[in-house]
Amino acid sequence: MNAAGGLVQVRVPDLGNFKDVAVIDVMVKPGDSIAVDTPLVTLESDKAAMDVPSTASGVVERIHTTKGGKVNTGDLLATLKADGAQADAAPARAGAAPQGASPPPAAAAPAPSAPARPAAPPGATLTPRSLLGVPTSYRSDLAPIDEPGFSRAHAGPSVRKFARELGVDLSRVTGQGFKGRITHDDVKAFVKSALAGGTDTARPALPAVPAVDFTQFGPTAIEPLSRIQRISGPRLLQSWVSVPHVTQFDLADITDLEQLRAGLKDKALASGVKLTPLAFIMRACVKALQEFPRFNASLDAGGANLIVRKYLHLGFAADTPNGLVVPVVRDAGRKDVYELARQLAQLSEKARAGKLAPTEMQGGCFTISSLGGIGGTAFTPIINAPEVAILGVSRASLQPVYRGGGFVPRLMLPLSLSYDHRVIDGAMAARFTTYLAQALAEARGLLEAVL
Ligand code: CAO
Repeated sequence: MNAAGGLVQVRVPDLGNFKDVAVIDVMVKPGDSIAVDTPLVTLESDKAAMDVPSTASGVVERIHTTKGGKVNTGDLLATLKADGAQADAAPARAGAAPQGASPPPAAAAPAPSAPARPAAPPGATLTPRSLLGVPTSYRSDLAPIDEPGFSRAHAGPSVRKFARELGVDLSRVTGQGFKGRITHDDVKAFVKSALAGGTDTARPALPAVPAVDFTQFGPTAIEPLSRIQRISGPRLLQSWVSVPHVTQFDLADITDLEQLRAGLKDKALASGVKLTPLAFIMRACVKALQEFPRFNASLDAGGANLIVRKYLHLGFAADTPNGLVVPVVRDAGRKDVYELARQLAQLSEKARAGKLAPTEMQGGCFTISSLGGIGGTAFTPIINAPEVAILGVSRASLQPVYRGGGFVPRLMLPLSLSYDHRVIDGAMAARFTTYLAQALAEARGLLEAVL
């Protein structure tokens, strides 16, 4: 029992077998007046997320955890300056202990009088089973939940709970909310699509990779994925499993291009433009996309029609300290090589500083992923669906090329074009890369003014 104005400690309720559970959100701060059941923090294990509500009302004196921290059963979460009556209204709720009292035992059960909260009642044990076994009439039509993918999905606790109730695997839901966050409406749309026999949900379930306790083999450390990785991971998986990828490889002779660029780059730099090979590759891609408009298309939702775009925005993968992002150069078809280089530098800089606006990463038609500045000879890029193709670029190297009866050293640029085989056939892909290689070989054509 707590006297009005006394201090009350609110502790982490019984988390069952879960240890070191991540605090993914802290919803209150010192000075806030809160009521019984006001959510204090959101916890997320690899199986579920839950809000931890306050077990007393009053003014928050201190928060004893931080976003990104880890907690265990009985850990101190908050100290409140109780306002008598309401604090007294929930004296026996698990998780609350008067100041100086020892933490509640791990097996503490909720008081019978405590009303059960739909998300996770204070004191209720958070077990995987309590959140998993929710049968619904159509659940058997949905693929089993990919647990690691589900836990990585960018969604709040109530959306997670909603998805669990409906048997929806969040790793397969595309979030339309702010920064790709999955909303209730996204889950509903997914279920509607499943009920309508939508192709995405009707495909057979994939066997999940078994969970392994690595500590049995040696010491380990847990490193959370970055926010960008948590958002992009499910999208990459979605593209990888739902788009039939084929990768076409080719080599472009960029000996002349590099000579040309060497002669231009100092002058360009003096006017503030860093003329890298990627700007020329972008210009060559624009020409190839104009020649082969099918590469600038997407399948419609039913998969029976192609939506061919009449605009051309080019995405490029940028490696940043927080992970991979894809800024988009708008109207790339109307920009010459210098303007493309300028945009490339500006967007890369913003990407690395984490300052890209959401609109600067939207609307891409085709993506280029250049690892040329790093190394490698070839790779198989994953299509940035719903786009239908992506160009991977590796490091150019001097190679002996047989010409006019002898070997000559030529600078060869490896190209790796992954394409959606439902939309593009192999012959067209080979024509595309041949055209691209030719455009890069005839570098002067890439310098022409764009009207
Ligand atoms: N072959 C040889 N050298 C190359 C090259 C290539 N294909 N491409 C670039 N280079 C050189 C450049 O000329 C530059 O050298 P100088 O400074 O001497 O001129 C150097 O490599 C570095 O170039 P850069 O990386 O700064 O510039 P860029 O325009 O080529 O690329 C960007 C910009 C944002 C694409 C790049 O920095 C980047 O982030 N790349 C990684 C993309 C990625 O992670 N893709 C994988 C996605 S899937 O996980």
